[in-house]
Amino acid sequence: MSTERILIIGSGGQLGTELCESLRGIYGNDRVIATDVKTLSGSIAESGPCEVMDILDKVRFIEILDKYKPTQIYLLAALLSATAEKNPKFAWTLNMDGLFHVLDAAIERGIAKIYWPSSIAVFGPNTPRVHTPQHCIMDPNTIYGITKLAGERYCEYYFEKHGVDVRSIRYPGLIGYKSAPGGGTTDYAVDIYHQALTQGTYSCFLSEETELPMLYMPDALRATLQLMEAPAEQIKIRSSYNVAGMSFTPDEIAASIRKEIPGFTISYAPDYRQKIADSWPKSIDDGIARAHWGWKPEYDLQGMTGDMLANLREMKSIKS
Ligand code: AKB
Repeated sequence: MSTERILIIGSGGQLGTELCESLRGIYGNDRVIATDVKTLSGSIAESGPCEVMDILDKVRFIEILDKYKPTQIYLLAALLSATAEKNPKFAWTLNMDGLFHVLDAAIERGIAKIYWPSSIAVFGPNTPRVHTPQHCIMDPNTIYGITKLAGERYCEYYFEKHGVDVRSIRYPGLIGYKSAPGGGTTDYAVDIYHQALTQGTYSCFLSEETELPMLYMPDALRATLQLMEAPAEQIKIRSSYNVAGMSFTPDEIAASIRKEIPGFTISYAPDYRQKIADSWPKSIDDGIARAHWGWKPEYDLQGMTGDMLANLREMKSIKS
């Protein structure tokens, strides 16, 4: 029986919802404590311990640490790219102070493992955009990317100076049917499936040729758990690992939907998020993650589209 106690900070978000379910499946419901700044509801609240906690409130954070004595923390609370551009000062505070609170707690309390997500947003307009390597010019020009790059540097520093076992992935856009994304530039690739099923048409906030790296949620969960379960000596990068699944444009995802829903149409109305997308890589070289801890994606675009639509149809009780 597992002796791990896992604290998830930001369990109500797109990744937090699904990671909580997976971790409870592996470690047991009572061993995974879901926390969020908002009261959690639904299956996450019914299946195991839940607490309301703002990671910026250090007193409350210490209270939760004293109560549950976690051996691992997943810190998922953050403002994503589009929301962060609208509220840059708060984005810096939440994304950085939240991380400091967790890294400091790891030292003070000897917490065995920390997971902190980074993003392809750490790259910028001077980065090579095709098969972006693990190590290259970064120069992010969004506030979200700046916080993620600063966070990566801090993670590596805390590992080198204090021995904190912190692990991280630079997520591309994440696509899943169980939970909604919140405030990202890649969110269109989730919304498009919902709109395709309910409206048969979608107005996209990125232009048709905007190619971005993406990852289907089952692959993202597998990557995260695989990284966290790998022996510490295999984790040779303590900033964050490049991880890739697939790359596509809005035009290509629309074509993949049309294979399942022939009448589906798409139109384009690029907004402020276009500039963010244009500063990011088109595709990612994840050879180092593959070599160090055996990462390999399972889904391509058409495989994901088939699975997304089948699951959304079932959830929305729509006949094919
Ligand atoms: C966003 O679009 O902000 C996120 C990300 C790529 O980190 N999905």
